Amino acid sequence: MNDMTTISGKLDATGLKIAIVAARFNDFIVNRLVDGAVDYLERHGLERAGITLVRVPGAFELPLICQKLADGGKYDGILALGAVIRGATPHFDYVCAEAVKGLANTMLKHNVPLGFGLLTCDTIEQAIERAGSKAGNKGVEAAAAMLETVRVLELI
Ligand code: INI
Repeated sequence: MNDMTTISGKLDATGLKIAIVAARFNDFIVNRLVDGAVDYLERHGLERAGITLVRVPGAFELPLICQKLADGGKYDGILALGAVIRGATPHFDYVCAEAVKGLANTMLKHNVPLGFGLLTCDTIEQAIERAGSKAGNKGVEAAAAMLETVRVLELI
């Protein structure tokens, strides 16, 4: 292990420019993800002025807006936050599939770390559990993953 080079990102958000793109759909859940992410980033050194919050209608619109933000080259990292909750029709599957595919493509196409904070839940209870209660806050986890990736990207 002595000769091994290890690269790992510091969880220091000082001086970064971060865009948070948040869906309005299921906003009572998504707002908790936003609050958790902002709180995490601030506690890791980011000033509020370094954060731009963009609202979009739903999860389906997340990829386009994230892509446009990535294209502009102004942000060190982008955080996509939303909550898709299964209903009685296959709508859920289509929205989730396109959102996930679009976000992953955006990250790879633009080399911009993109935190994936999109809940895909079968029930409202599962979403509540993941938005700041029993199962933590996935907005916080996505912010942490994005921050680490931003810093790793700078080092390689
Ligand atoms: N958008 C969500 O973010 N979450 C959902 O649960 C959801 N459901 O269930 O329909 C949802 N649909 C809207 C979709 O993302 C688009 O905004 C809409 O289809 C208009 O393009």
